[in-house]
Amino acid sequence: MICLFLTVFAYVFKTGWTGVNERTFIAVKPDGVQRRLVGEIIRRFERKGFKLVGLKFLQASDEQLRDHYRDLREKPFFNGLLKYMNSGPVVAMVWQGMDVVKTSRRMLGETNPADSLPGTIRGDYCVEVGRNVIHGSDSVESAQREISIWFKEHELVCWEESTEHWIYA
Ligand code: IDP
Ligand code: MG
Repeated sequence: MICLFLTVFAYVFKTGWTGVNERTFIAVKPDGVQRRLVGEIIRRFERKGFKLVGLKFLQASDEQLRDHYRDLREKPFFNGLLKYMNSGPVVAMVWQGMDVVKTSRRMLGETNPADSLPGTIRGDYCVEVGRNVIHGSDSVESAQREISIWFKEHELVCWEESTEHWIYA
């Protein structure tokens, strides 16, 4: 009921999800899937205390990828990026929690794995920028846009977490 109210509120006021209901879009890229990193990546988000609200395994379409990366269309690596992202299946996810957008970016590390500290996902599991295993939204606005590209509203699950009091004061 509370989730329904928040969805309607967010939709009507176009403020999106805020506070503990903030959401981000995370994708394990084709190299992450091939390298069997799906379980490890999900484990890190679960253990951190974030809540999984959407999950799918799919081969992304060219149209979906062009839309997802539309801000990068003028970049010299754009075509290579599309080819990379289309080279195999991806795991698309929506994670929810307080400051999840900013915190996820810190968990991912920098765009270039060489600049990513050990302990971050890119710092631990990859070497080159063109094979950096994971995507994470860079702002609340991008998260909302990206979630709407990859998920329909009814595919996002509103559920009560029994551990919530142990994660939030
Ligand atoms: P981000 O994934 O850390 O947000 P963006 O600048 O949004 O980084 O770039 C999107 C993706 O494009 C990167 O994750 C990476 O896969 C790819 N990319 C970015 N810069 C380069 C580059 O210089 N060469 C090749 N691929 C790149
Ligand atoms: Mg980005």
